[in-house]
Amino acid sequence: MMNYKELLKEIITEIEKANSIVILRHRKPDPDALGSQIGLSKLIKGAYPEKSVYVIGDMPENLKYIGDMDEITQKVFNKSLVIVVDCSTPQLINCPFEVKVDEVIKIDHHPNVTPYGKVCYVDTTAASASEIMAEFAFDTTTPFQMNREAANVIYAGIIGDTGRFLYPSTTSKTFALVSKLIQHDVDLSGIADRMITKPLNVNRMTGYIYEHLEVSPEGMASVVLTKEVLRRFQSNDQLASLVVSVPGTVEGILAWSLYVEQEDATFRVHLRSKGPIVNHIAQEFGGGGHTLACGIPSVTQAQILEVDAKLKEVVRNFKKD
Ligand SMILES: [Mn+2]
Repeated sequence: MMNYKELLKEIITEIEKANSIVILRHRKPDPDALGSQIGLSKLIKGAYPEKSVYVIGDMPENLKYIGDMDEITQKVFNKSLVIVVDCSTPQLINCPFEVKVDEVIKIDHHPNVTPYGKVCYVDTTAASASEIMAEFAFDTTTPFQMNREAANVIYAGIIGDTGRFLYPSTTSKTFALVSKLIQHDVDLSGIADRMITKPLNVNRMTGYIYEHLEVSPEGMASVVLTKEVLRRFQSNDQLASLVVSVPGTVEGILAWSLYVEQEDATFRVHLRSKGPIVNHIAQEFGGGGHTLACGIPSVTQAQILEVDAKLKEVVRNFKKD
């Protein structure tokens, strides 16, 4: 059982001891990874203006509206306290330098399958890592104060990981925190618009998915985006991640898989579900993630059938209960 108050105190003690702090998150960042990373940096900056705080990692073109990344030297990295947010396992950390995982602070909301760090704060009841940052900021025992910049990026993260409050991970706590958050001049419609609108080629790829979705009688669906299809829609791995939720709008589909072919002809797998727990399937093939939203970095063409067979079985059993 985690004592969150104690862990939060430890996190603040570590931050107070450090002059320089680097905040990292997972590779292929989504709005929550960036929202929690940049949000935490703004909170620390607000409470301790004398400290140097850096955010490091790759920045996809379509998420640049959330904020900017910093560039630092190995020397600066070596003398910094490292905080890793929204990243369940050390292998996924996005950092150009070697990270000493035993010395970092982990703050996350994914299932704690791989605990790491000298402080490991994992709250799986939080709908997003950004929600945890909002909680930190509004906790009156912390030195953090919410500010406009932090509120906007944290809101973007919460919106991202809850699918605009549609996913079952959304709780009354999410809304309670958001209620306070939006008192800090959050651009609600501007952020929503950024999330809803997609480039024309991505919308055309959405059309492709609806046309080519294979749906089983029990409500399992699957679609493959080959390299050729990605080329046809001037798309790539990053843009394909924008269409993962598409099959969920089809009536009767309970769980689905999306396969995205990689340069090496293996496939990245996205698994999504509206009820049946599916992350054990991801784990079996070397992936991981949330119970209803998870993925596998790489499977072969032959393994696609195996993954889909398991997904189908899970949906069938779910319907039986
Ligand atoms: Mn997240």
